[in-house]
Amino acid sequence: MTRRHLILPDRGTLLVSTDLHGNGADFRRLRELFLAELHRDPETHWLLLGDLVHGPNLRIRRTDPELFDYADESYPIVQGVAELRAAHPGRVHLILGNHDHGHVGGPHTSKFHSDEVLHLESTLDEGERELLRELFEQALLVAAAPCGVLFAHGSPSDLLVDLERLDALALRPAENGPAGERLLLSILQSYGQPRETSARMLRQVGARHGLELHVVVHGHDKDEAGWFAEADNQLCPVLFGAPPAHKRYLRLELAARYRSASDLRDGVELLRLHP
Ligand SMILES: [Mn+2]
Repeated sequence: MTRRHLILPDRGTLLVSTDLHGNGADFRRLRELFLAELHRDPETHWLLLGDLVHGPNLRIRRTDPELFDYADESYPIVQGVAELRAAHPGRVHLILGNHDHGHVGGPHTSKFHSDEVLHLESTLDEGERELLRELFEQALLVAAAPCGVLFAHGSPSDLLVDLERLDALALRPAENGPAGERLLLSILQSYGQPRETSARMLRQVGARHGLELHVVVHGHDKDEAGWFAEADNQLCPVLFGAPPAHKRYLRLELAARYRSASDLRDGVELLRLHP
């Protein structure tokens, strides 16, 4: 059994970033921010919400350069995250995204290539493939914090009740039976939920773990404004799919209490990656 959930502490600083999709410049800027925060506050955590891998193809780099013209640095990012996790144990947490999932038993994605899993793995040698799979096999599915926020790649449906149940899930969806498969795919692939669905999920998970949860922070989606909120209980800071000047990440105080998506304020908690 691998631990698939994390309850963060109630003190320290938390940086949260969403989909990188092979963007090395975004990764290096986040790493720099993380190391600076860690130097200032040794109780800093960095939570990456998945989809580290699978960059744009040549066609879309040319047709939409403002959003997508960058080299695919999927593997250097995988290597960089693995190195950082080794150098700072317990500080860098990776949540699995659906693109990452393809490398460890999930459905293969076809956003920029007909099979992005085979495409990326065909550029790697055996040792590199092993490191990539090892990183994704250890990844989390959901994290939650006493500050009131639950984190995942997608916005989980109300099938999510007990985070400890996630530890027993197999990454190969079909090995879980229909209910487990639906739960896994809801966490990895759902876009915004109706307000009441997220509210119910947050209440039931909170009750199970003794937390007061009010907001889901997720990735998996894009918006040229660099972030968007759904109802008052879901927020998606955007890196991939936003122009560089609008890309956002989150910086939270783990000792604070966030009671709604609007408590995650643009310019205060929600910050520009490349100001
Ligand atoms: Mn995704």
